[in-house]
Amino acid sequence: MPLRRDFLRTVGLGAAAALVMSKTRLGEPHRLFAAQGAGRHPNILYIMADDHAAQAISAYGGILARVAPTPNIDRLARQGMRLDNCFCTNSICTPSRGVILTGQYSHITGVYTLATPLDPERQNVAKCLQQAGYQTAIFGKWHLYKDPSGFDHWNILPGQGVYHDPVLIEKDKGRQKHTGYVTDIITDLSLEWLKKRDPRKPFFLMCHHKAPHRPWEPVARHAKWLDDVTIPEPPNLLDHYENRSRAAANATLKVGENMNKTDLKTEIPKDLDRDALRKWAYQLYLKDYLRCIRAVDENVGRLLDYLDQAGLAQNTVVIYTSDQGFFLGEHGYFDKRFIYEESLRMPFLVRYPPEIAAGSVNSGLILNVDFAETFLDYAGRPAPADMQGRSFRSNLAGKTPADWRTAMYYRYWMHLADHGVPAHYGIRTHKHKLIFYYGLPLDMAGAVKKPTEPEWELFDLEKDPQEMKNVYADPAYATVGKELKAELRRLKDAVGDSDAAYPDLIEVTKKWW
Ligand SMILES: [Ca+2]
Repeated sequence: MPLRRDFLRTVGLGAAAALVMSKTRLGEPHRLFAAQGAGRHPNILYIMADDHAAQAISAYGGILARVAPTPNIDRLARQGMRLDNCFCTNSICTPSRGVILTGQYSHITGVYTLATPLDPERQNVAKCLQQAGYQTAIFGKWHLYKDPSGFDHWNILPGQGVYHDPVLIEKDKGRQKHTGYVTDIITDLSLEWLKKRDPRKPFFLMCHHKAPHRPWEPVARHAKWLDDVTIPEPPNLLDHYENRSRAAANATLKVGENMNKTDLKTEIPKDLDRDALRKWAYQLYLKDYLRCIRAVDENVGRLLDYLDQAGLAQNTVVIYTSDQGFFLGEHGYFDKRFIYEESLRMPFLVRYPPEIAAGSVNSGLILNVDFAETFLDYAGRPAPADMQGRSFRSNLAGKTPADWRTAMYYRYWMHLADHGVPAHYGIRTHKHKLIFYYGLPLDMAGAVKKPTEPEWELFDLEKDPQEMKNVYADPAYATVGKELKAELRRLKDAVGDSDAAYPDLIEVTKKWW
């Protein structure tokens, strides 16, 4: 009965919460927050999963909501806001984490690929929050290679980490093996730190789960859950990639075909045709993926319960998101990397009762490069001039600025690495998406040194939200295509992604634009 329990808990916050709400509306929240011992500015609890698609959060609806609801994550949507168009600027783990921490695009952070570290000397949002008087900590998946900087305390997984009995590396203490399931452990460490923190200072806590990253290993208590359920399939699970780029057809992130025994935890039958194999593997893949998420959801509930019990729910900005989106069988894919919708979209739910209306939804274009400046806005701290995003605190309060962006810039650099997705950049507006696959590895770490023929894709997102038909060559879209190209060039220049270091690419661009 999660709904009823949640309702009672909310009501149970009682008069104190109501008082804070009403005083906030009168415009004098800070004295009350100080009285709570939380300091002048709100705490920030940032919970981020790894590869958690919005399609697998029931607050977003969709075909999985009934079979695999996420009642605790949904509490944030019910008590706060759901962002429907929150996008990453480079859909791959390490680079997205670099963007989130620095408020800068990958070509500025230097974290282009899975193999490039974040320089600890660079500015980052945790350092800025320390200067603003916050106590800062990060637990769980880091994946930026060098030790974290800007955090008073940290305890992180080495690289990807493992699901069961993981080793973590603790600041000043080094590697220690923990017994149990990684999602529970990361939450335990977060809760321990919260309980021991200095209550006179605001906190910034990043709780970074490993789950539900491949190879999708659930905790024992959920191993049998969904066994007797048939997971609904997306309508384009059996996609044949007609009317699209060679990039879409040739990518090796196909459910079944491009999975292995570790992914599916069983031998892969050899007698199934393409479609039968995809349908068979989809069931196994989704069940383990959703089991991993069930443990994440439970642990989000533990953190929210603690905030309630400690009287911190009112003065804490709580965020749940993922480092990027993920394909759950759409186009027959798993994994990410593409600028396509399921991979581009980050789930983003946020609760902060004094400013964010319960049950609200925002469909503005909000990016991972905006997170750092938004945190600093809540902390009352100006953002460093070299951050490239924009605070969306007003958007969350229901007042989207009139000049908010209407288009976003995206770039994936790891040409043909791991899953055969060619390097590309592109633009997404509310109505369209234009993609340029430029076909060059550009000496990126991990990229395959094999050029591919450049190609374009253009999608009409209003008529074709599933991106099944490339209309780039359709004369009816000639004008739109031209306008999008101009805007793409403008955005690329505006963020300083010049390609000056890549003469081959400049030649390709001259020829293909
Ligand atoms: Ca990831």
